[in-house]
Amino acid sequence: MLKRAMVLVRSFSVHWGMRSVQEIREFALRRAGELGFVAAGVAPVRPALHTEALAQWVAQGYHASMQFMARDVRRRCDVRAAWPWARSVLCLAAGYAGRAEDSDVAAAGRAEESPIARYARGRDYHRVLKSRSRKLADELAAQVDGLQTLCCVDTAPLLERELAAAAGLGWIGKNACLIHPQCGSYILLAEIILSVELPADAPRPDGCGDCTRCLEACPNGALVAPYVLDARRCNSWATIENRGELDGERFKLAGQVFGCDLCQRVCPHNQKAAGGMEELAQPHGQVGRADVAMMLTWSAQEWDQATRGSAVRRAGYEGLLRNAAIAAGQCRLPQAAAALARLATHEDDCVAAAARWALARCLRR
Ligand code: B12
Ligand code: SF4
Ligand code: SF4
Repeated sequence: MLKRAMVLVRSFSVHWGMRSVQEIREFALRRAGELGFVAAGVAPVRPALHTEALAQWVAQGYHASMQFMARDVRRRCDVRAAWPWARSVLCLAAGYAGRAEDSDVAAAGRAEESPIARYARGRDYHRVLKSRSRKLADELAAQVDGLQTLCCVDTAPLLERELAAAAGLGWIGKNACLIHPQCGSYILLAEIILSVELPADAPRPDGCGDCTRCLEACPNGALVAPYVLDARRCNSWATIENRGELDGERFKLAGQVFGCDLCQRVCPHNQKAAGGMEELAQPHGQVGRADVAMMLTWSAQEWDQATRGSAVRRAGYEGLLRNAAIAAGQCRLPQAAAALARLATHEDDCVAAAARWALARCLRR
């Protein structure tokens, strides 16, 4: 009798509705590829390996102004703390590298490279990845009786890189980014939390070896140790999340006005990266094609029009003007002088201060 009961329990735990967990897994991975994700894998639900690293990161103040990172640290490190029904996580990665020739332009640091970080040149990835992962979650729910799912992109309290590494999508590089062995780190992450325990993937081995190029390439020393980023020194934080003044002496933007790709550009695993999900890899709207001098001339309405459907909106109108002014000053762009002179009396103090600083540099011989 006991033996029979055990057999029943075992077969219940591997079959959901009419499908075995192996079949569900295969279906999910196949459909993820068909929906345009470059990599997919399953992570087990367990407390994070880097819980202590995150607690230390917050204790050091490395989260800068991002209070959401300091809140509920333990919860962020345990999927089940937030979603007790979770049994496994389907991790997804979408490429965004863009045209192959862009890599060469970036490597040479030429001025025609867009000043927007690559991940934000296409359509807003939150929307693109959410809609594709929802489609996949709906298809799974239609196949599996009683399945609960939750789609997450960026904003949920999860350690997305650690989950992706646990799901075998790649390894965490010394620049803190998740690196796929073929696609490099120009990939964005999404997850579908599942109430079914699917067989998990094996993690991949480290691919950094004794390379330290990213640590040396950061112009502000924000990578304070391998795998550890101090956001207070990072251009990405300064141009996207920072709502105060932007100090042009402290943050070396290298011509970028939204986000920063410097520690990824130098990575040997990104040198051949190209293509990706169409909507992410193609420039979206005017902001994906504009240069610094043009951005400085935008009115609030023009900014609104140029950034519709783009992740660049996160910086806000004044934030983008402030960043563009600092970038123009650091690059000493003579063609930006007239716009900077107008912005020097802008009603927003941060924009005005940035424009005055930049104008002085542009006019200095
Ligand atoms: C806060 C945040 C930021 C902050 C802080 C970045 C940071 N490194 O923490 C700022 C604004 C600076 C930022 C910048 C960028 N971000 Co961001 N960001 C996030 C967010 C919301 C949370 C990250 C986090 O948990 N940070 C806390 C630190 C402690 O964790 P971590 O960086 O993941 O580091 C892990 C490892 O370093 C590991 N670790 C610690 N010690 C050790 C030791 C060893 C040996 C190993 C192996 C690992 C290890 O522990 C940590 C936790 O697992 C995630 C989305 C999410 N919910 O996860 C996106 C996310 C990480 N960002 C993303 C992107 C694209 C970027 C930028 C590339 C954008 C840009 N071009 O400007 C840069 C990259 C900067 C960089 N080199 O990390 C992607 C990364 C994709 C990828 N391939 O890795 C994510 C996953 C968003 C997404 N859904 O795709 N980001
Ligand atoms: S994103 Fe830029 S500023 Fe931030 S760590 Fe990388 S190179 Fe440094
Ligand atoms: S530049 Fe080198 S050390 Fe840094 S992430 Fe790439 S391979 Fe790793």
